[in-house]
This record gives sequence, C-alpha cells and structure tokens, in this order.
Amino acid sequence: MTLAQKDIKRMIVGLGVSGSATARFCQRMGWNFDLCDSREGLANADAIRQQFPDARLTLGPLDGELFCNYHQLIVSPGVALAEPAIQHALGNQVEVVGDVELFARGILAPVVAITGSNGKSTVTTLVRDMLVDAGLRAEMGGNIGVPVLDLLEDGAADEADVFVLELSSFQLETTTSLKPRAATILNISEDHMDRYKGLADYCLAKQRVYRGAHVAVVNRDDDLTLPEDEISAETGFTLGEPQSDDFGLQAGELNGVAGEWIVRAGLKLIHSSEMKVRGRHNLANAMAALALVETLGVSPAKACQTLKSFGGLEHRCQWVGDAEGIGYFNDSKGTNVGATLAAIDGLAQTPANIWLLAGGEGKGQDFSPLQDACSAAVKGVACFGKDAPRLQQTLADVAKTASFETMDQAFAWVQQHAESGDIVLLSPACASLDQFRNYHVRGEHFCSLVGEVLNGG
Ligand code: UMA
Ligand code: ADP
Repeated sequence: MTLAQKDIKRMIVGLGVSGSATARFCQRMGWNFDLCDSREGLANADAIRQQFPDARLTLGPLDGELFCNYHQLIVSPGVALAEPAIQHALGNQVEVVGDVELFARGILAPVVAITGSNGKSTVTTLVRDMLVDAGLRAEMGGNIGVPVLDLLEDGAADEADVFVLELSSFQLETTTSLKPRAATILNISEDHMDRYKGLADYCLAKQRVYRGAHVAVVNRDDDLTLPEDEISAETGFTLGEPQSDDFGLQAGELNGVAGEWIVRAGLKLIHSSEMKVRGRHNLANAMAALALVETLGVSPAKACQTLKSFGGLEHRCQWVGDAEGIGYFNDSKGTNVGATLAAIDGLAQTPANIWLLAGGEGKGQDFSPLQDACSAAVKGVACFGKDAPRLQQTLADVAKTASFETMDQAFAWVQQHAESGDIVLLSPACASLDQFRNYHVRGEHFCSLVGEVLNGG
C-alpha cells in the first residue's frame, strides 16, 4: 500500500543548513516530521522548537531503534550512511534519502548537475551566469551553500527554467531520482578519505550523478570521470587537442599575445587572454561550462561572452595585493591536494618564487602528490594547524619547511623570508575546520594579515 505524503512519518537527521531547509520545506508542504541532531547542546534548539512546534526534537547520539518508528529518514550530507543507527534503520526497511532526493521528486524543470573534486562552485556559477545571460531563469543551489529545498520556496519551482546544482559525493549518496538534463564529474582526486574506504568508494558516489542523465560531460584527461554505465550522449573536454566534437585547446596568439584558444570542431571560440580567470584548470572549467549550457540550447559562441566578464569566485586563487614587490594570493578554498596543485600550476614561474601556507585538517589525504610541484615552483612551505607535522614531513626534502600551530605564526615566518618578486600563497590542501568556522573565515583571516602588511603594519 502506498501512503499519502501527509501520512509518511519522516525524521530529519542533522539540523545544519540543509536539515533546517528540509524542515521548512516539510512544514510548507504540511507533512508530518520530527527532528534530531547528535549535538546534545545544539545552540539554536529553542529557536527550532519554536519554529517547528509540531515536531519532536531529539538531541544526542543517533538512535537506530528510534529511527525504526519512521517510514523515511532525511539525512544531512554530513551524516555518514555508515553510522550504525542509519544502518540499523536501513536494515529495517526505513527509506533513507537526502534533501536533493526530495527536491528531485518535486520539480519539473531540467537540472544541470555538477560534481567533481575541484571546480564545482566555479563551474556551477559559470553555468548559471551563462544561462541567465542567455535569457533563461536559472536557479543555483546545492553544495555551493543554498540548500536545494530553499530553491522551491514561494512557487519558484514553477518559475524556474532550469536548476543548476552543485552536488557533493555526500549528497549524491542519498539521491536516486534526479535524472539531470546534463551531468558532469569535472575531475577526481583524493578528498574526504576520512569518510570513504578509498578512492574507488569515493568514485562510486560521484558516478551516481550520471544516473538517468541525458548528456554526460566528461573530462577526457581523467578516466575516472567517464560514466561507468552507458549514457545516450556524451561531450568531452580536454586540455589537449580535441577529438571529434569535443572541446579542447589549441596554442596560438591573439593580437600578438601568446596563449591558447578554446576550440570546438575546428572553430576558435575564445582566447585565454580574453578570460579574466587564470590557470589551465580554469580553461577546463570554462570548457565544461560551455558543454553543459549547450545541452540547454545556449550556443558555446554566445556563452563565451560570459567567460569574458567572469572574474572568478572569492577565496579561489584570488589576488589580494602587492607589497614591496611581493604578491599575495588567497586560495583558502584549496581544501585538497588537487586544488593546491592547480593553484601552484597557475602561479608557477622559473626560478621558483612561491611561499606556500598550507595545513589544517587533512581528511586522511596522501600529501605526496605535492612533492614534484613544490620541488619545481615553491621556495618554502609554512605548515600550520592539525596536520602541519605530517605535511612538513612529506615536503621537507623538496623545499624549505617549517611547522607552526597557527596561520599567524606561519605568515610571520613567510614574511621573514619572502623578497621582492616572490609570491605568498595561502592554499592549504586541507579543510579549515580544526581552527576556523569554514574556508571563508580562514580566507578572511589571511586577507586581514595581508591587509596589515599592505597598510605598512
Ligand atoms: N550532524 C549530526 N550527526 C552527524 C553529523 C552531523 O547530527 O553524524 C549534524 C551536526 O551536528 C549539524 C548538522 O548535522 O547540526 C550539520 O549538517 P551537515 O554537516 O550535513 O551540514 P549542513 O550545514 O547541512 O551543510 C550541508 C553541506 N555540508 C556538508 O556536506 C558537510 C554544505 O556543504 C552545503 O553547502 C549545505 O549542506 C547546503 O546544501 C559544505 C561542505 O563542506 C560547504 N561540503 C563538503 C565539501 O564541499 O567538500 C562536501
Ligand atoms: P569546489 O566547489 O569543487 O570546491 P571551487 O570552484 O570552489 O571548487 O574551487 C575550489 C578550489 O579548487 C580552488 O582552490 C580552485 O582554485 C581550485 N580549482 C578550481 N577548479 C579546478 C579544477 N578544474 N581543477 C583543480 N583545481 C581547481
């Protein structure tokens, strides 16, 4: 027997940004739901009780027996499905979904779904901007920070022409019904190894983005982004020469300026010097975005206009300022090794001139892929935070290194060594949560340290 929506007993697990949005959504829908969070001292518990007076709020360790009283658990992305309480519920035929799954069941407009280890927020924003510039009503949300169910407020579901979603591996684990118009895994490198059994397990979660997709946009330079199951249509992008209908690069000048053209089927679309964002990874991001919007009828040639004005997002390899010939760059969103490699690659010069500030919560990553890049382009590494000792140990043979407790101490050390012509780069290769509320706060802190230098402090 299929239950009516209002008769389904739901438990919302985790009351952060997405759990709170889920509760608001269920309340708007007039659905029956309760709430829980494993934090005993949830700061806003009273406000939650007031806002959702009909819901029972349970705080403390997740309780598998309690969960068996419900038909459905709506689990926040930060809650691992491997949690014994969730496993207990699954074993007792309780349905386990996430907010993206509820969203997928409630919409009619097409979805562009974007995942990958790095570049998700950049590509998601680019795609949204390109679609809006083409006159479409495009709504953006997901892991980028706007919970998907907030996109459905006030009848927005009926008004949107397209939803552009950034999806994390965590969100994909609990999503089955999305069936995107276009889906991409931008790239794969180690991340969240504290949550997965290994890279293969992480890839399996990412692969879920292609389920039911009409078109897959794949990175030809990274086999792990190819769909494991067949999809009716596929467009690729590569930082090399493209095959067939794919997007790719061709070296060449524009008005005497050296660089690379983004090309497609023999057509030069845009020259790298016409784009404001720098680094080869951003050429890959641009091509992915062009391929994605094309599936919604926006021609790549037209979408290139958006690329000319897109200045990149805050905290992604962002130039902060110059003082005494030293350039300062904030890449606080570089929360894994792959992102830090892209930052070093984008700024590298010969001879090596980068002073890298890195460290924090390493999430179980292997830091050794940083060795070659640091050996070639980095003068020194100031490590800080929880995994500073492990990071320093990995890089001690390839650059001058030092290990500190705080970013302030690391910055002071770098200031003693950097000279005119050098670059100081914050690109931590780690999450910030051991010392900061999030990467944004970490980046702002770096900018304030740089600000003191710029003001002659
Ligand atoms: N909680 C439990 N039990 C647990 C774990 C968490 O009760 O075992 C509770 C916490 O006490 C807290 C709440 O769950 O009250 C937090 O939920 P959450 O960690 O799922 O975070 P949200 O605030 O709901 O934010 C989530 C995403 N967070 C994570 O995936 C960790 C946000 O991505 C996303 O922007 C937001 O939903 C909206 O969709 C952040 C992120 O760091 C930016 N993502 C990771 C990344 O980008 O690498 C995947
Ligand atoms: P995500 O949302 O996947 O974390 P962002 O666009 O926020 O991606 O960028 C996160 C970090 O990754 C930044 O340090 C950025 O410079 C870097 N980055 C962006 N695009 C790529 C890419 N295609 N490959 C590698 N690193 C990238």
